[in-house]
Amino acid sequence: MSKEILNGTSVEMKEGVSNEGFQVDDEETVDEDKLQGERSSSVVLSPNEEDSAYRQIKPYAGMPKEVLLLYSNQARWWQSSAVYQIYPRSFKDSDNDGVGDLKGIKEKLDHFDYLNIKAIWISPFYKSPMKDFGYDIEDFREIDPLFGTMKDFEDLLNAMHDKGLKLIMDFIPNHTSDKHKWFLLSQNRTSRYEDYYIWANCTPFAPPNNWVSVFGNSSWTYDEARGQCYLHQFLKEQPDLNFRNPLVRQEMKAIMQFWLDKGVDGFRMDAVKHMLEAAHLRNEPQVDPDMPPEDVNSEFDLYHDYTTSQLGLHDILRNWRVEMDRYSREPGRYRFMVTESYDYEEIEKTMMYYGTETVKESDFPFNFYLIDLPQQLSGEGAFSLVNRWMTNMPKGKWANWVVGNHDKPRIASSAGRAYTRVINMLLLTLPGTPTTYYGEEIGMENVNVTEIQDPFGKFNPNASRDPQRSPMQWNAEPYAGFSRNETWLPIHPDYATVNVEV
Ligand SMILES: [Ca+2]
Ligand SMILES: [Ca+2]
Repeated sequence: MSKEILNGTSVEMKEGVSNEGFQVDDEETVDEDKLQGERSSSVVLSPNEEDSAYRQIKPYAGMPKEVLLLYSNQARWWQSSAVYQIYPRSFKDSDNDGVGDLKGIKEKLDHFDYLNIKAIWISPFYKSPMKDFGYDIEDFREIDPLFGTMKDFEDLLNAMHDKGLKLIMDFIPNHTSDKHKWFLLSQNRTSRYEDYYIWANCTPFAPPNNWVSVFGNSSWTYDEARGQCYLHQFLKEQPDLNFRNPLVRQEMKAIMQFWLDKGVDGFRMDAVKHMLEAAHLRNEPQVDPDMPPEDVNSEFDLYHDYTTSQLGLHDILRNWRVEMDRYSREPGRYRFMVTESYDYEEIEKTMMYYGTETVKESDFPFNFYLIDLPQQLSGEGAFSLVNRWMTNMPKGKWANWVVGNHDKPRIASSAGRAYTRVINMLLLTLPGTPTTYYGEEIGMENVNVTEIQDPFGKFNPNASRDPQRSPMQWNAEPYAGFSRNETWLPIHPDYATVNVEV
């Protein structure tokens, strides 16, 4: 710690967090004495002189990104721009049916010039019955008509690439919709598809074990047609794929290739820790051993020893990474992978998604720790959350920061309007890639919803995610310039003063 006098005020300076990952390799280590000597004797320095000068400073939180990039051995597009998350239902409605769509996104690409953002992640727009708003996929190779057509998608991607923008898509491997043709073929035991999902013997009244869904209640549903139960770690309309079946792994890789061939720049891998389950199907241990087993109905009632982070999971992800690397060999076309996994108390599980020094996996796993900032609103709180990531991140890896997304309350609502700017500033100045959720750049707030749309909210109204999914506020015109008609979720009443145009 050191004391510095700024404008006559005494300020305690805390030393930044350093991560050994940023230390230069031994052979590149700059001999400072030698450098000094060279300087004083006016010896002509190598072309890397500027880099070397920077290397005398150790990286610290808040260091300018362009300086920080010099510490990374591979500065790429996903390191030099923030990632902006678009929830497509709520970004811009081009045909005035009240729901956002792909053409709408294309109309608004200039917004990213203004923000100087180059990487856009768009939440799912696959063909879907929308039981979980697109996370239940009926066809992995089709666009849902609500969002447009494949042509609209290709036009959007071309327009983005013309502007130097990169498109990151959601990839949802754990499950399909129960309307997906694979599930229909599996239900009637069509030979190739029989084991595409996880089926177990049971009766309509007794599931095979005590496993519970993330959305509540048993994760097993009895299927009349097949006379067995199928597993669903999320909604019953989202049957889990059987990743122990090589045919399923082939199918998913082919889908990934389909989108990479179209020119997609990266994937956000959804809910990866749920991909595999223990084959023995034993009961999971209860958090409270005295709880009557029939009362176990929430994910927080069990330790998920057999339904998350199973052996083999990382092999699947590494295999996908190899495939994406194959596509990354095109010049200037690096394909990016980020994984989503909430492993709160087990940060070492999260860090495993970085892969090892020799075997690559995701470019980074989402860092969700700052989502807790509103509960720990203090310098110490922020410091400890930041520190947690920086001290656990493996050597040579790249950090990232998330303060909100489609599953979490907006900053202005959780932390308070007064903190919106400072939290955004923190997000944008920490070392690594920030991810920002649409509307956070103008300080949008959660909206009051009387008629719940979110399926999770229908199970537990307190957990509804509708409030943070309201339409983007573009201007002070009716429906905030998002649409010209009644919108799928109400627009926040503050839109006349909180909008992009103001
Ligand atoms: Ca629309
Ligand atoms: Ca699974």
